[in-house]
Amino acid sequence: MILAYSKRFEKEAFKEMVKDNVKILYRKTIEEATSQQIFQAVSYAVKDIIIDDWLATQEECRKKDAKMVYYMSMEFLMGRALGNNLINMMSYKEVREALEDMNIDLNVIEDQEPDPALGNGGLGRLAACFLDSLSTLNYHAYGCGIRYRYGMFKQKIENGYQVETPDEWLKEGNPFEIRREEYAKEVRFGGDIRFEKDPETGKDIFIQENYESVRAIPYDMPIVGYGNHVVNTLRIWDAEAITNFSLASFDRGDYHKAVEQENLAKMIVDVLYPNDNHYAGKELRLKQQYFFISASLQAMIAKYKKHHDDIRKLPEKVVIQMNDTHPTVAIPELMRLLIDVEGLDWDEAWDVTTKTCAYTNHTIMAEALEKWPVDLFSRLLPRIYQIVQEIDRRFVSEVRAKYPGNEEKVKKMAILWDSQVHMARMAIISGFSVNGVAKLHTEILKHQELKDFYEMMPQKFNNKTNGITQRRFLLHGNPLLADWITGRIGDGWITDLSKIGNLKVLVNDEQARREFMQIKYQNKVRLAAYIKEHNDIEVDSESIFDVQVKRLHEYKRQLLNILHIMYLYNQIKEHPEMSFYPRTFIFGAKAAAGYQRAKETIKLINSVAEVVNNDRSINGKLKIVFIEDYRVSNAELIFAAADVSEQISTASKEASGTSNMKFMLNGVPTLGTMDGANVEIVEEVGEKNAFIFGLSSEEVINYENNGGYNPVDIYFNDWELKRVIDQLTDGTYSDGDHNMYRNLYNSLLNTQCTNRADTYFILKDFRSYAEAQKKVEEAYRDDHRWSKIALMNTACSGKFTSDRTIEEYVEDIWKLEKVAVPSGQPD
Ligand code: B1N
Repeated sequence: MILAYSKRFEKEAFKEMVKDNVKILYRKTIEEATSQQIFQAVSYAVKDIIIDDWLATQEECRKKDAKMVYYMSMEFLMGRALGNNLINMMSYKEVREALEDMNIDLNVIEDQEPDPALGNGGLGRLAACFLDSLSTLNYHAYGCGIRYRYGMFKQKIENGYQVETPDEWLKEGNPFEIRREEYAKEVRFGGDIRFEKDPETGKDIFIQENYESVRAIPYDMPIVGYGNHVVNTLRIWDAEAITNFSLASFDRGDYHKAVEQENLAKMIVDVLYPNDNHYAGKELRLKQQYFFISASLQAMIAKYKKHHDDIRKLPEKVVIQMNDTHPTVAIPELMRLLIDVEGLDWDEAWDVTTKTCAYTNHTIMAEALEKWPVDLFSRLLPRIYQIVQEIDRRFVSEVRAKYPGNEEKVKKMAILWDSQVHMARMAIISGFSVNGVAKLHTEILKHQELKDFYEMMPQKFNNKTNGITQRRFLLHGNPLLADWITGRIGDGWITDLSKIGNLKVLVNDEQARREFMQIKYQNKVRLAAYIKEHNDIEVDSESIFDVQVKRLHEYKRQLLNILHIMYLYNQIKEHPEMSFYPRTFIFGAKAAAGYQRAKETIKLINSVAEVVNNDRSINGKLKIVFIEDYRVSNAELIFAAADVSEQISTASKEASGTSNMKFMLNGVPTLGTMDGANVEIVEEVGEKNAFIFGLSSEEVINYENNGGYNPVDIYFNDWELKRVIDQLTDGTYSDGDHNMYRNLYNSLLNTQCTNRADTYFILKDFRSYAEAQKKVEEAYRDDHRWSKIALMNTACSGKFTSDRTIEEYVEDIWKLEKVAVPSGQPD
């Protein structure tokens, strides 16, 4: 195959470039340079090649005047760029060889790059997968976000406890970004609003006074499409103080103000809030939201106006997708810019806004719903608040007209209610599309959480089942399997994952299955080495690798998993003769810093690990590994090496999940509840290739609507389970301390500590989970059967590519056209 980029990755020229960069940047020879310096030098060489395509893409898009999507997100969990860029430029192998010539190992160089972790979990990683797919599918797109100085914290485990340390990802400099000073924008906070009549037009003019302001400066990062020369932009905003005051003003007491502005700017982009599925209501968070939205929209309008003169036609060229409610202040901000700056009247501005903005809902967890106190919101964003009031006033009168006398409707639907600004309501009312992220989730939105809105505006609601990019999570993360698949069915799957279905014919081919499992084994050896290095634990690569990696949250039920392990351990101890297939339980999870129960669960996992891993009497049948600092880079190793994918959330709570898809792609069957996208995974792979257990979402919702259930009944009727739960407080896993896990114990049984005991139905689902785990073991013992299950999971994963998701967004919501970028760069 002739690689599209091979001409430009002429090996000798590339090597020269790397050597030159080392010299220019560090005054060193390649032999003297550190790995970090070589990483920088290689990255600059790669960026140099990307730049031409980046320019060409912008030029083509301008010529074609293609409609574009602005994907607005507080989070982009990008993961490392170097390897991914090389993969998408189809030059990974060439660069690896070029470096080998100089005695440099590309893996070591890749490991020098800090993970850009500007996101918490699934929501941020989804945004990153979407950008990869948008470029690969030839669409014109911008990702807009914040250049947090500190991303997701680094997790250390000390004495079994999580300890957070700052993520200084920018310390060594980010070779892939470009600072775009010339596109800086001013963003204003607070102050007072006064209005005057324009003497000419008679229109009201709104004037903001006594405000604080900061300068937003964009940094652009290239998003390289796979083999198509398309390079889109992730634009993340930094903040600086506006220092246009004269020196003399120090004397007039403005010094203080100057320092305040400096501090405000520093604070705004300082750190990513480390909350997943949780709203904390912090003023600084609202500042962050408005900061990047105002800057992005100002830039968007300026870009549009460069080549178009009628702002009323904006929706023909631009669509804004809001990644959850976090960026929904875009709605009143767009109204403000259109009315106050562009001079449209309300109806014109409303027409543009409602045709431009679309909203994705990612959760039904009540504690994640954004509701800003009106006093905070109006103080920080006085003009924006006026606009929200007007949107609300008009909407409420519509509701009253449609449902006369039904004030319940107003209570449930008004944006301003109970002295709070309900952001999701504003997004639904003002956008033209509302989508959930998996079929089940969208149905729950329509018929439960958002049913009043669905009833009033059904045409807005649609589903877009999430997806993941196979370029990172198979081609880069699992090179052995990627090569094997390409050898068997060609490389079409890289850009058209439905082709992976062609593997299905191999399910009855014994040789093929053996090779498939052999690759799995090699990946397990690779992960075992990582575990040895990082945890100093020896794990048996022949054991079942049973993996749960995701944020730590009660609804995701890591507690169910560890309680079941405690139960297995009791069984093995009690019946040493019992046949038991060796298992390695692997966890990876960060807990929000203030989330006590989540942190206690981490400690529990590590304490159980300590006891079990050091118990010689069980002959290594059980091992428990907690992988520190779970993040995109080690995730790639983990998915490739897993045998069992734990997707055990309380049904109805996990909107979609995306690690379930990454496991599936890598040939790992789901052990899970009928929740989120698990439902669709089972639909694709068939029930016999998955292990399903637990209450259905209807059952859960039913219990919830009727006051829950009583876990105490189960506790007293299942002595093995009772024993496990009692072990939380009898000192077994806490050196005799009876209170270390008291909170967890109480959360399961004590109604006084939570409004409902066992909110997440752990006791209720325990037996059914244990049964499913038995079936996993049974299936694993049968090589034949297991290899079919594993291969079928990869073969049936075609639906779960983010390429499919993006095509659906384009078709139903965004209406974009494809842009081709010529590959013929001048030599
Ligand atoms: O979004 C993912 C889904 O696959 C997951 O099921 C879902 O839990 C996740 C507030 C969130 N929903 N909500 C958040 C993140 C940060 C924050 O501050 C909420 N994350 C999800 C992708 O659709």
